[in-house]
Amino acid sequence: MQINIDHKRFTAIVLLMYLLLFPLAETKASAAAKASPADKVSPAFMELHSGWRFRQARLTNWYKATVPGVVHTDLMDNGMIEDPFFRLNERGLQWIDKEDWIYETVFDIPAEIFSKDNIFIAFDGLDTYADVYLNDEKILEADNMFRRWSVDVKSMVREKGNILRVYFHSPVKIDLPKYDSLPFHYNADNDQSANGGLLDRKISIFARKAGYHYGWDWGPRLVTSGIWREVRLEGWNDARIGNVQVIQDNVTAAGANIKVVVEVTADKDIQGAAVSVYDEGGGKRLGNTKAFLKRGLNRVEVEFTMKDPRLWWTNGLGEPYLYTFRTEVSKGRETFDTVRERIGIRSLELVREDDEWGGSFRFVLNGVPLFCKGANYIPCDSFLPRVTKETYERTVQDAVDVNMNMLRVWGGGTYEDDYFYDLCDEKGILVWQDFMFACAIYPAEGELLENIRQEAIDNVRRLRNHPSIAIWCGNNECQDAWLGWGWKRRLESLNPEYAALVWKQFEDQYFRVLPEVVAEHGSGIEYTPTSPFAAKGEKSNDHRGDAHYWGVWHGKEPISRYNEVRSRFFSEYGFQSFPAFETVKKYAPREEDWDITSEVMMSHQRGGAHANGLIESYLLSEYHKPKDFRSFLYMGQVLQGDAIKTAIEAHRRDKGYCWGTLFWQHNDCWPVASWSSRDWYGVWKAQHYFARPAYDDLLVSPVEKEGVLYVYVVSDRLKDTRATLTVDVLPLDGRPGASRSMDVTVKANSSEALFLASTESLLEGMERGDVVIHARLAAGNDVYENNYFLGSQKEMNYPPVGISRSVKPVAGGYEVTVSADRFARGVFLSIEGTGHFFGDNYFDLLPGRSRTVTVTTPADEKQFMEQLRIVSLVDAY
Ligand code: BMA
Repeated sequence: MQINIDHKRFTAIVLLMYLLLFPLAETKASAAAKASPADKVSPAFMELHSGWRFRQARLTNWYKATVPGVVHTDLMDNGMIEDPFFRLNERGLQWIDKEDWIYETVFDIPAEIFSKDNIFIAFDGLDTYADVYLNDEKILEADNMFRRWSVDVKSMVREKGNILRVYFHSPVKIDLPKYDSLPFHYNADNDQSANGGLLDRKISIFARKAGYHYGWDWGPRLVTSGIWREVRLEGWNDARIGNVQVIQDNVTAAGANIKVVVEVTADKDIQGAAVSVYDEGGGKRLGNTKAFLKRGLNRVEVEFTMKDPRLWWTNGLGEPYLYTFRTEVSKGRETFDTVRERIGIRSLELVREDDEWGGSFRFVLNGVPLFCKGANYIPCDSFLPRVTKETYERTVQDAVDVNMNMLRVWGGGTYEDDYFYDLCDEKGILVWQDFMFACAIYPAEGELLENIRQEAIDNVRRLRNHPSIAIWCGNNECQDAWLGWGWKRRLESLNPEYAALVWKQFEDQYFRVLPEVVAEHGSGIEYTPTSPFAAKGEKSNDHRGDAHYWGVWHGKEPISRYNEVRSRFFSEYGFQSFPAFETVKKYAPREEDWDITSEVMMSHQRGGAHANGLIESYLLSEYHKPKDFRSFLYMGQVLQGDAIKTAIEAHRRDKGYCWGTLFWQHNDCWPVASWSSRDWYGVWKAQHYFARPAYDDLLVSPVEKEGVLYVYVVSDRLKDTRATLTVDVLPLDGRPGASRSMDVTVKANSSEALFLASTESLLEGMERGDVVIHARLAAGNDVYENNYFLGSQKEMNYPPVGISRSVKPVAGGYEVTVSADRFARGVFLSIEGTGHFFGDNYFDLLPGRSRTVTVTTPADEKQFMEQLRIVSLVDAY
């Protein structure tokens, strides 16, 4: 009794102090879904995002916090730390992950929710080791940032002044003892433990937390804690829909068999209920099942056939049509719950069959073999909760705008926000979804393995209705790493039993638990154990399954090797560059920083001196020595763009053998030198501009092999195309060249050399270094062009060239028209800052031809004219 009174009094004092410091949490309640006015909709939600404060657990001062958020951004917002992305600031922030943090809010519950028979608190994401207390009672111990948690709190809540507190344990403090207790250590090559003051103790493998938080070869080490996704109060009566699963079968243009499995939780037995599914756009009921709901969890199936469904297609092939399915649980005129989901009707198959070459890896969409074109995707920020909708929109749109149809959500990041998949659904981008394991081996047994199973179930169930989800993949590179990077050998030599144990854990994780989850919950989505993968216990190869080709770049092979190396599906390959000078100036603003070996530039180059050395040596052997820092950045981008263009074209020319190409990587999580195509500010690098024609639905692609010039035409169109193919040999100095034209029929979904001639006959005595091969395919109003060089860039005799310009103001910016009387390679337009978009850039300008570039920018005309800088490759050395 005594204790109780004290406790109450204490709580009252805390509350009073709290209210003085922080305003009461806003009560933002909403009905679950809008139904017709006659309906009584039971569930009501309230976001618990207001009134939060936080403190370092061993100190006493409280500060204002943002939820969803993480501790680093809260410290920043309170002016307690500097921007971690600026210069060397990251180094001084390594203490943060060694501390425990407490987050707390106080909230009232509106009558609408308080009156419900069932009240839950739901956390969509807690990063990572978090003890949750409600009104001083522990309600949850969370240990996986990728899982969702829901706790019944009906008996604990009061109408006013509930205190919700989350205690985040330092992931370092939790996981170091695990490391220290093991007789051997697991590999996790990218974990920058030494930067974090942990010497070589790589502990990231113990935490179910985004791998890249611990550093990567393109990312800083910023190990976050926080309530990183939505937290809600949910109240309901009678019955509630927990999940809707839409399973499609026999999908063709003529019809589709649909089974909707609805999970309904009831708090009592309910006779005479009905579960109905409506096509909201078409305004009709698709199916309906009468059900007797028992108290507890019920699974109700609603089956129906859709006649002549509008199919979902990928970007480039057709409309990614989405239906809105509304699922309702009701009894008579009373609706207990309603859920809306957008559904794409499509069949997607992954054909992995033995063939004359080995084993295929080919997606077939709605009966059509699909050549996958895209990139690997990493998280958009080191601090996930601050990724805005706008950033997601731009990131996915930038894939669409360069004709991609697939992104691979890579395993060292996170299962993305729902909004990301919504956008991919809308825009026809397929998602190759890794489970969150990358370049490491995990102690997957006991509690951790069970934790992994639950994480997989949560995410497979969350994402399975998205038409964009194409495949679940066990991990990134873990099997190749185990077999080929010396990891297995190292453990075997230490003690063969350790190696056997690790392989057992590996098998349990990727060959038993994860495929079981996908088979049980995945609605028929394919699973592959790892990427790259040919067979269990074997290294990946070029004739079966998918491959990661890093011979160019990590293996230092010449860029031309891209033309020779084959794979059934390239799920990775890449080439580094620095961001453009205007981006570099944001994180390295001082002149002393402007050297690729400066302390600041090295800190924003996580491939280290090795990566810088690679860029330098490729430039020296295939390009030129750039004359200064700024030219180095620019020339390095042209180099990267050329390399990836070469690879994409080679992979597409090999269509039939190869059925996919995903370069590494689409984006950055901070400003850095990396393999990315677009920098952290969303500025397109040369590579992204080069990817646009290389990924177009028709590709005209010249290539020389043994003295013969072939011009391939690759088509992703589903119908034959009649076109005119022109092959010009143009002298760089602007003199007229020779031109050959022919009418061609480009076969649907094919790759074929439609022109060939000996290079000598085409040159007619001219030097290789003096000409450019310009190929052009005109198909109706669509024109596809490409330039090809008969030597390395170093061997090309680019003449000095003056580029003339005219600028016209247009809505949102300017149109810049450029022209030259000689050939200009890689014409690069820039103005100061990063908030602009150049519709085209780094392009080749043919003699006597002009090009108009639309620039979207807030710059006024005077600024624009003063700042506009136009260079081409010949200016850089
Ligand atoms: C690939 C990826 C990443 C890495 C990249 C560049 O293999 O899977 O782990 O960042 O290479 O080295």
